[in-house]
Amino acid sequence: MPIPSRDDKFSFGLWTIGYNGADPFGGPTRAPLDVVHAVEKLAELGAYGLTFHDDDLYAFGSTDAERDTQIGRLKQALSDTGLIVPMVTTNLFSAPVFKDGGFTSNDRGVRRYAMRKAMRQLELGVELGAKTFVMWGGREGAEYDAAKDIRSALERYREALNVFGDYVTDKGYDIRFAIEPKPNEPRGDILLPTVGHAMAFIETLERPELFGLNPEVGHEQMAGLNFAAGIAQTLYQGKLFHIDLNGQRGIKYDQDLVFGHGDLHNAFALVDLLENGGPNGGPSYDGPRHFDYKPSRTEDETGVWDSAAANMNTYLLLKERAAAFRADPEVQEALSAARVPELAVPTLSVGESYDDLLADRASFEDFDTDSYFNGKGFGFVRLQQLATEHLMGAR
Ligand code: ASC
Ligand code: MN
Ligand code: MN
Ligand code: MN
Repeated sequence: MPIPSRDDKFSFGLWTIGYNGADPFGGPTRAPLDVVHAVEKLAELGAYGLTFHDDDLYAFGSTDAERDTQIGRLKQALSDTGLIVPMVTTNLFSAPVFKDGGFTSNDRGVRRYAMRKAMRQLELGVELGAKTFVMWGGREGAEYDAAKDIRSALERYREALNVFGDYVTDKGYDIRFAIEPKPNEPRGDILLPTVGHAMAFIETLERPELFGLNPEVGHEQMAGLNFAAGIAQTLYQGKLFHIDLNGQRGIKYDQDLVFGHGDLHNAFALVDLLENGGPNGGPSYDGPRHFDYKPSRTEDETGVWDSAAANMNTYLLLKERAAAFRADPEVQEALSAARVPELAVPTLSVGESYDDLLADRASFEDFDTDSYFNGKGFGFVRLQQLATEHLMGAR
């Protein structure tokens, strides 16, 4: 088994290992987890970072003194273990006041309160050295079309994000924002439901360079989308600021399983992309490998730490398998036969104009579509089977 180390940049949300098993149908099955114990265990297992929502560290409604005590305990644990806080986020979904959302609640007072709560957590994140501020707007949405003016809601979302962009710029803070899409749950429909929606929205902001994505495996898969393909587009557009790794089995409720305990083929493609940049190269990802999963409520505390280790082990095993796949001469040959590298060649030649293309008879008038392939295929299935055999450790 590969052994995780700090260089692998594995991080965990305090709410993940701290999940007590409560779901809409039943209460907790595990005792609360103390933050100091969480930091010590994560350090021992080989993680490098802890992330948290404000309400994970100190209960919603805590006094300033209670909040300070918890922040002090966290800081001490971080300095004792060397763990860092690469990212923070704010909880604008649990408290009853957020029942119609935070930044996009129909109620203006709630919107102002949500912005203040986020900015307070932003300050704490900067103080702890976090480089990313994640925004998962789980309650930003609706169940009923008549109850939410989507264009006004997007305008209010935009207003909040523009204010945050101005704030960190004026203060000179070294932190960027990452929007986390999700199609539904807890709302019937959530605003910015997919990676694509969020990337398009970011371009409407006043400082788009400060805003990127924190895509989560299961959230895109809940929408029936190919996660690795979505991540490739975020990399292509320079918008992969952070990533939430977990597992999901198809279009159903948000399972938050251990990474790889869902679509393993897609997890293999994802790790290959993050680690090797894909077959034709291009910008890769250097940020935290962050796990946002929930240890199943069937598990006890030992099961919690086993599942935390499982996320990291699976990632490292897939990294090994992806490296072996890329290094295999038969794979290289199959990639060429499938013409994968040819897609990186521009369709027009250097200096060629559209007039030149229009004058090129070989590209149209004399192009024989019937005989062009001479019945020959691409061999994509063979390539996928080679990937499968590497994934299974059979090569
Ligand atoms: C987050 C995040 C999520 C949600 C969820 C809370 O910050 O990334 O997916 O909150 O994990 O249960
Ligand atoms: Mn999830
Ligand atoms: Mn998440
Ligand atoms: Mn989640």
